Formats: sequence, structure tokens, C-alpha cells
Amino acid sequence: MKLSRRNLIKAGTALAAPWGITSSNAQKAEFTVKFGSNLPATHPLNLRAVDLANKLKVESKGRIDLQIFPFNQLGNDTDMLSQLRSGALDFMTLSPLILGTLVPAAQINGVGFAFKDYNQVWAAMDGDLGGHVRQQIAATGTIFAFDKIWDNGYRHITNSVRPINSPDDLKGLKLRTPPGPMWVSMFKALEASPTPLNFAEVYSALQTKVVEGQENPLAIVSTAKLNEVQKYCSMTGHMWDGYWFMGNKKLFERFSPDLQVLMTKLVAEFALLQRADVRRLNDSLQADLKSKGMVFNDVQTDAFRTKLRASGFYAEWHKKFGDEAWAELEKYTGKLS
Ligand code: X2X
Repeated sequence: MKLSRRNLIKAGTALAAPWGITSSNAQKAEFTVKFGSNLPATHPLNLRAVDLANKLKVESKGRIDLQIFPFNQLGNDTDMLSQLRSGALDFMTLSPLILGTLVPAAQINGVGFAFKDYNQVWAAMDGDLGGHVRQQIAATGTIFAFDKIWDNGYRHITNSVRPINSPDDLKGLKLRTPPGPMWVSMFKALEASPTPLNFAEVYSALQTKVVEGQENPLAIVSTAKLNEVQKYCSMTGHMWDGYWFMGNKKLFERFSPDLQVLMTKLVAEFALLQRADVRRLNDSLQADLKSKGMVFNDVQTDAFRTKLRASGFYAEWHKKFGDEAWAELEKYTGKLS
């Protein structure tokens, strides 16, 4: 079967079928490697990963066969991260905030309401702040991150109970967060009732009302069809989140230098295209989701920041990250607290 977007999308519904199958007359690749992600096959992250795999195959003259496994086919994020560390998985994309369970410094992009716009995001993540985080990831000795982070987007809150206009509306709301310490800390500070769950469990947890809400960018709400089990979407944009494209260090060191250079170049090249796709989607999906019955509201975020400040959220994370890293963040965002 040819590696194509159409086949990948079909694959999204099948279980654990590899999508990098080479045609029968092609010679066996020197490196047949696996990439896993938590997102549906139709999300631009996976569509661009397929494009990456195709170009990698051509430009490596068939030496690298990158097989794409979307939508938690290889396990949830927590499983995939431990597989990546042990070498059972070769490459994956992961939120820096979930990676925070292993590399605490990685969470810094998730500080509530830190980045005012995408110019600040890319300046920081492609600049010194991202560089600092990648150093900490490499310091694990087992995994590393390529140097252009892929996009997830600004996160907004959806739920099945009421529109969120002010922090009071969040009080006691049973909110799923991804399994990362900063999310729990932030939504506790806002007096919601956060429950950390892997993305693999989100749709069913919402459907069965184990939780009432969740927070994600619109491209995820749409591609994971969360609108089927959520009524309200409140445009809080409370943090920006991305995906480090990561690899197992030992595996990557087995690539010859020319293959290492090639893959590094292509991950960066497709990162830029993926960022543009995600941004276009996040900017255009409101109308589509509205037509499917979701109710949107814009949110004045000042009261949320004030509450976070008053609760000591910024002071606590400043202390955890340290003065140097915090100054690095504020170099891009301006003063936060
Ligand atoms: O788990 C989530 O909500 C997701 C898909 O946004 C992340 O990967 C952090």
C-alpha cells in the first residue's frame, strides 16, 4: 500500500496498522522506524508527518522508512513517552507540559496567559527559551527534541454545563486536563475541579460525564469530534501549547551523519508548514463548529489573570522554574507578575 494521506485517514479507524508500508518491489529500508502521536489521523500534525515520511524516504533514497501511528495506536502519551525512553518507540510528538512529568523545565510555555500572540510564541520557542528547554530534554540522556516545535495552539475551554465568562463560572467544574502538573495547578488556582487524563480517554470521559469539560485548541475539538459530547466553547486562550518532535537518542545516533542532517532539516521544514495549517484551522473552525451546534462565547481574560496572580500561581511557578528561566520567558512576553 502506498503511504498516502488517504490511507492514513482510513488507518485512523483501524488498529495498530503501520502506515509506512513499502511497495513490494522497493528494497528494504536500512532504518524502519516508528512515529507515534495522540492525535486523530486527520489533524495537520499527522498529515504533515506523512508528508515528512514521504520526503524522507525519497531524499534518503529509501534508507529511512518512517511509519506513522496516529491516535494513540501505540498507547497513550504516558505509555509512548516511556517507550520512547526505552527505545521501544523511535519518534513521537508530545506536549511540553506532559513532558513536564520527566523534564519539569519543559512546562514553561504553558504559564497561563503568557504569550500575547504567535509572534511572541515563535520568537521564544525558536529562540533562547526553546533552546533552554531542548537542552534540558537532551540532559535526560535518553531522548532529544528537534529544534522547531510543532503547533497545537491556544487552548480554549469546552464543557457541557454553561458558558465560561468569568472565573466564577469555573468554580467546581469537573474539568479534564492532560496529565501535566501545570494544568492541575492552574485550574486548582481557578477553583475548577481538574482531573488529569490522557487524551486517549477524553472522548469517552466526556461522553459518560465522568468529567464535564476539557480544554483544547479548535483543531483538536474538531478532528477528535469533541463537539459531539460538548455544548459550550469559551474562547479563553488561556495558554499556548505545542508538540516537541522527539526521538530516542540511541536510535538517532545509529543514523549516519548525512541521515541525521537530512531528518533534522525535514522536521524543521514540515514544522513550518504544520504551523501554518494549524493556525489556519484554529482561525477558521468556529463557524463550522457553530453550524454543528456548539455555542461559542468570547472571554475577557483580565479577571482570570487577576485570580491566578492573587492565588500565587505566578509566584509559585517562577520559584519552580528559577529566576534565570523566568527572565528568559519574560524577555519574550514582557513582565508577567
Ligand atoms: O491531551 C491533550 O489535550 C492534547 C491533545 O492537547 C495534548 O497533547 C496536550
